[in-house]
Amino acid sequence: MTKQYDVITLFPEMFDAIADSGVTRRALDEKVWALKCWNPRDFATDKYRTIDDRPFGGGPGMVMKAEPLNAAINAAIQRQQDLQLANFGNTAKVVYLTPQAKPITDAGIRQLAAEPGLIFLCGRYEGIDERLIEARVDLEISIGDYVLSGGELAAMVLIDAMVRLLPGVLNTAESATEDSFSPARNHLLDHSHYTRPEVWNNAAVPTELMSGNHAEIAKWRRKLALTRTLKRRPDLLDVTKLSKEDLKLLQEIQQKQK
Ligand code: 9D3
Repeated sequence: MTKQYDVITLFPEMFDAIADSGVTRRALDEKVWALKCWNPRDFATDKYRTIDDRPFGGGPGMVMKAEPLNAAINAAIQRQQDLQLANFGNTAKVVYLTPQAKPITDAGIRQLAAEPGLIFLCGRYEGIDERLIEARVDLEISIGDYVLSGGELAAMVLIDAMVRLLPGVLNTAESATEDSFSPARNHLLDHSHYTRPEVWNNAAVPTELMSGNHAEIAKWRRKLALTRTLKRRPDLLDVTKLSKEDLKLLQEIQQKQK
């Protein structure tokens, strides 16, 4: 069934980036997923359609008001309920994108992607009135330890990462099971890639790749993936989970480094 993603955002146009280009656009056309943005400004009831206000206790910046966000969440939940008739009374989770959360991992993306629908709440300014978060948010997610201007890019990162995992989105050649952080690859980094010409800038393509020997090519790629992971991301290498073949390759690598 089509995954239903609702997004509460002051900047719905930003989501054209994933709706209009690439793999995510194709999957949207094929109804693998659907997107509906809700602008809290459309739910503000005062004359000036106010969505933010000054923080109690003082300080710089503005805080997003609870009520317009509350009304927008209600609209999104209503839409999800109207669409997901066979969901056994479960309602879509509300996900708040915030730097005040644990950064998401590949495993987290896979869990999220299993949900039939999600509602993403994007903050701007200094943040959202805490009472709205306490009352309505099920899950808080960060995408990493750096500062963005708002939750929109983070929501798009999550949607992009989820959609490409969904059945039929990637072809078998670019299969998600082959990805760097995929459990099926022991969370190793990717090997390097080459295409024509055979010599460019005085640099030749590694001979192993030109051999036509599929076993040799596979071994070379696996060895390179292990070498890179050891060098660049040793934190990803769980030696206790490596196969006998991988451990042998790792020994070969460490021999050479001496
Ligand atoms: C200047 C405001 N900052 C005071 C220390 C806090 C702050 C509030 C809101 C910092 C950034 C943001 C906007 N960021 C997000 O909404 C966000 C985010 C991020 O900045 N980094 C990583 N993941 C995420 S998810 C949402």
